[in-house]
Amino acid sequence: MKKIVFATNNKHKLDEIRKITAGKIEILSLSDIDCHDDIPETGVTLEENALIKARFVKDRYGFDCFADDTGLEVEALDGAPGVYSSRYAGEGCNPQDNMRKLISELQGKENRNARFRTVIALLLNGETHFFEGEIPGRIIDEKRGAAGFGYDPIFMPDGYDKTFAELGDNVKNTISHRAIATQKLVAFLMNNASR
Ligand code: ITT
Repeated sequence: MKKIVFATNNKHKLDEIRKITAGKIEILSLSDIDCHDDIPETGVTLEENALIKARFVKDRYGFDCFADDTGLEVEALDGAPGVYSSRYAGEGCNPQDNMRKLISELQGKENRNARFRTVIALLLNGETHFFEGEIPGRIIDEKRGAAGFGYDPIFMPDGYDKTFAELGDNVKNTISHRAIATQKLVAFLMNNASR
């Protein structure tokens, strides 16, 4: 089975991507290659940040790898928090702080439309490739459900009346932004496995 390093420090993402790629691609974590660095994310787009993370690992550790940068883009907030989703409520904040801030920014606003967008940057055989996935949905006013991570308790994907955190791993890993981008990555890697 083809092996590739996933440049992330987020164990929830690692877990999701391992489930999505199970039986097709073997995903090595940063600890598997003895990388324990905090990788800086200085880009202003998801594409830039995904590439920065993948390049960091390739340059310092020499492995072909991929990275995922994800943002929650809220229509009524002109796309915020977007690329700044992890530190929306300020440096050192946690997901509870971020959700609280988002709910309060949306108070009184009727338009609840939002989407999660994932960009994966892959560095393979000296070439760079990008894969994208997005899922439309809406933000609700109270947290619901215990599965998933980040903003999952307040995001309801279109076509469902449950949040990602209520729908659970199996549904999320079939329909999510990350699932869509990762399926494209897997198809590409399987077609290029012998190169
Ligand atoms: P790495 O950069 O190490 O991969 P990170 O947590 O910093 O991990 P991102 O910058 O891509 O990852 O993600 C920004 C934030 O967006 C993340 O901390 C979560 O709060 C949120 N997020 C990302 N993917 C999500 C998902 O599938 N469901 C809910 N929230 C998500």
